[in-house]
Amino acid sequence: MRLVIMGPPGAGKGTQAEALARRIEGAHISTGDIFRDNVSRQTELGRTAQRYMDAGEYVPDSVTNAMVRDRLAQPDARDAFLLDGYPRTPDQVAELDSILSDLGTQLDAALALTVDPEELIARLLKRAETSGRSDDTEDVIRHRQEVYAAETAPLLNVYRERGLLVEVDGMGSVDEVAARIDAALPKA
Ligand code: B4P
Repeated sequence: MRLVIMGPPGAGKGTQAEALARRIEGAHISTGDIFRDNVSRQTELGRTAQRYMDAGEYVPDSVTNAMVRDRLAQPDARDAFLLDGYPRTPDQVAELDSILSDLGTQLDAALALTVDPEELIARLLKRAETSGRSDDTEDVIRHRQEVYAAETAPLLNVYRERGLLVEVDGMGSVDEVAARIDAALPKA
């Protein structure tokens, strides 16, 4: 199974992706996690990413695309993967198409979590109490929602037109959402 998981900040992508990747026995590839790991190790990539993440902006496509191309070429992603937080821009959609074509494979589904706007903000403000994430301040959280609406939400149509979009209600408990995802995904 080769999947992407999409949805606005706070929709539960990272939360669901970790467990879902285990269920599909695939690599969990979170661009946000890879950036945060590089920030904490203060690599060159991390120093670049930090400027954008702190402001709630997307890291430039050239940086993100190269990172995902390298990651998808790793052996653990060969048979199954779950891309979490990628693609987020039209250029990333095109690059993912190109990477998968070069690898001779394709996506099975694009999973999109839908959550009410007030609930998104509430979840991220709750996380802010403990996460220490520099992008979990109220101003940056609101800006991230705007960036998502302008740049990423329109991409759902691309996958809808390809017949790959699987929309799942992300409201409710983590377990309830996980059960809905399992019921909605195409069977391997
Ligand atoms: P991400 O790490 O992807 O952060 P996110 O959008 O906030 O989602 P996340 O997965 O962390 O949160 P989730 O909704 O699971 O990106 C961070 C930044 O990295 C971006 O702003 C950007 O700068 C950069 N970046 C990443 N990918 C990029 C790309 N492709 N291109 C360019 N830049 C990129 O969970 C949020 C909270 O809700 C958690 O506290 C969780 O516990 C809680 N929660 C989840 N499910 C819940 C439920 N059912 N009920 C109650 N709470 C729930």
